[in-house]
Amino acid sequence: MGKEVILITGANGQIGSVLAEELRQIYGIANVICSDLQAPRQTIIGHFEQLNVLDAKRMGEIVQKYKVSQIYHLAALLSAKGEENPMLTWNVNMQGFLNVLQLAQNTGIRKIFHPSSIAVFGGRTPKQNTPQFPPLEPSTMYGITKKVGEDLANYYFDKFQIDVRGIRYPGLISYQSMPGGGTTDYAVDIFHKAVNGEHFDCFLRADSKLPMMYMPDAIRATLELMEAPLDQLSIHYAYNLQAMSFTPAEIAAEIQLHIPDFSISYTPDFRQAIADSWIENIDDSLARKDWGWQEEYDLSSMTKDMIEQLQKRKK
Ligand code: NAD
Ligand code: AKB
Repeated sequence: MGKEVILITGANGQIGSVLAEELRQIYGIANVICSDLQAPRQTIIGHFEQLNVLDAKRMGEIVQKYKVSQIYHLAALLSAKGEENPMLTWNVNMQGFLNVLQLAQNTGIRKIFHPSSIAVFGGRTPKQNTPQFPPLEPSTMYGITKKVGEDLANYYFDKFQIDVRGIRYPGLISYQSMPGGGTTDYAVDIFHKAVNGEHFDCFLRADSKLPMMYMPDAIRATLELMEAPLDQLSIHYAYNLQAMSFTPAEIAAEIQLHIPDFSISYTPDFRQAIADSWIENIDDSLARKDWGWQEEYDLSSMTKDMIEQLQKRKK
């Protein structure tokens, strides 16, 4: 492997804060450049640059300064926050990604990671065992930007040979940082409430089933996809991935096996309609065949680890 220098946009977020650590292990601290709109709250190891992804000029200066060869483009507004400001969501998610793609076309950037989401599904998408290429009729501005993002990734790949890779992540669950405004955030919040001995009022119905994944699996999948030989990838830009699917009632019952006093109530809000438009589980056979994707965590092992990790952090 030649020398790689990685730029992460949106690095302070739920994924970036974990991914940066993994990338530093692989490429070395000096070769991972974290960036975000705001300075990080905690001191981080290594380089950090304040960067609004809408500022193409500054993005170009950072790429030049560090001789960046790969970008993990994570800066985005997610589904729930996105519905509060759809125009800003369109701008940040679309123009931000276009700025990355244009920069790649004009510089030595060799590879880009751009996550998609289960938010691309909706309307006539089948909700069970959702195929890789179903009708995509997203119900949110966030989902629309992810769907167009997939098309842009494919276009730049075909037209300009830019190696853009992506995964349709399900809802991600992690203990390192709080999620940033999605519909699946309840599945992280619930653990914090349970471990702190508090009651949890869920913003989704008890029976609202969604696909989810534990962060270690999501990070491993991301790195495995980025490292896979290009000629093995049949789609590269938007792989379906499945790990586990559960409802709020099912995760609450699993938590109660460890914390019997934990209590939950349900007060669905506007996020219920978003969840209702999404799917329940996904056919990810292409990822399994192309690059050997295999999840390690299910609901039971993820719940056990989340509780242990959060309890450790409380001490
Ligand atoms: P997050 O909301 O936790 O983090 C996003 C980061 O982007 C934040 O730190 C925010 O400050 C930054 N940001 C926002 N606007 C910016 C701008 N204009 N310029 C620079 N930075 C800006 O999100 P995340 O969960 O870490 O998600 C990262 C990516 O993964 C997103 O593209 C998201 O759509 C995708 N994804 C996440 C999930 C999930 O469950 N976490 C699921 C599917 C897809
Ligand atoms: C959200 O809920 O918006 C995200 C996602 C599934 O893309 N977690």
